[in-house]
Amino acid sequence: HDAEGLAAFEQIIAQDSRVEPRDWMPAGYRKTLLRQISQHAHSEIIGMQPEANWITRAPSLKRKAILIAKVQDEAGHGLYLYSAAETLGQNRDRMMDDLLAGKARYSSIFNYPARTWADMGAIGWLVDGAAICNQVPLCRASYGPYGRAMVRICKEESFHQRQGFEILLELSNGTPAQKQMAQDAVNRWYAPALMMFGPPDDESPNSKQSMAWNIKRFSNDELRRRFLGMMVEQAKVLGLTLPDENIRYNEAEGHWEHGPLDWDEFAEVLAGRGPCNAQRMERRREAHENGAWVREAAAAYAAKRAAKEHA
Ligand code: FAQ
Repeated sequence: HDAEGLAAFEQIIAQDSRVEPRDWMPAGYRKTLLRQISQHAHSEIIGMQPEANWITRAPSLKRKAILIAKVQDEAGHGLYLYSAAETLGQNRDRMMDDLLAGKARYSSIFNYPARTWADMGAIGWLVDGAAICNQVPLCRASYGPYGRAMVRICKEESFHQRQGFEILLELSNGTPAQKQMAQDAVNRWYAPALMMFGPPDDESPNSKQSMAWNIKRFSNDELRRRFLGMMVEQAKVLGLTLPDENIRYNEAEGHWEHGPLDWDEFAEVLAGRGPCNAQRMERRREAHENGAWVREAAAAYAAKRAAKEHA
């Protein structure tokens, strides 16, 4: 029945409609979705760490409540995404084992340190800003469970970006030292945020097929340029500068351009040798071990309830 399945699948893609878990799909489509969705889930979970690190040091009760809510949202995003990946036939424990064994990727951005309170602003503004730019088009991804998870996630990411912007705005309008702290954080997060979009188009092996399958809607460089244009305008409102003398609007092409990015650094981070890779993985393993009793208790409770239902 593969020929029939393939024809139906191709029709869904041609009509820009949705593939659902029980539909036939090519093995490569399933594999690339599992790859992207599980990496995305891992990014949300590892991505909790740079900010969780600042919860106890937030400068006020209000700031602390907001930051806790944001970090909890990230845990929730990870859970929706693991659920979406499970609909493709992958077991959640396997995905977690791959992450803990260092076999799975997660976003490069979370391997950079959050040094000051202003980093909470820069992460929200730049990292969540990049995440939104990349993820809004994914709401239209051809795989139903992924696209639907993205809709909820993007709504929450918008709040995350606003809270980061607001932290920077307040620091920028504060004392000279506060303004300097905000500028320093933006200087450190700018280039890593641009690299979140992935390698340049001519070095992106997955883009072409993912675009043909309506998973990705825009190329890595195209999204990176859109993001840059948004940040240029918002930086003016913040009264901060983006640390790149080469930013310019290319009239002929109709898009924004940035200066050269350090792709060797990106490769090092992906190879596990970024500033915080080892620390992030160590914390995740620790958290997993410390949570063993919760998993055991939940499993025992579920077994007890199932036994009662059968009785
Ligand atoms: N980091 O051929 P392509 C967040 C890998 S936002 C690490 O272009 P593709 C929210 C790529 O996997 C962050 N690896 O790949 C938040 C591939 O390797 P593979 C997460 C990267 O898939 C905010 C290889 O390079 N967002 O968590 C990166 O077509 C604040 C070749 O690349 C998503 O995951 C990178 N930056 O395009 C949470 C969005 N870039 O798998 C907490 C969904 C590329 O062949 C706090 N994902 N690689 O071994 C996507 O849109 C895509 O997967 C891309 C990469 C655009 C990331």
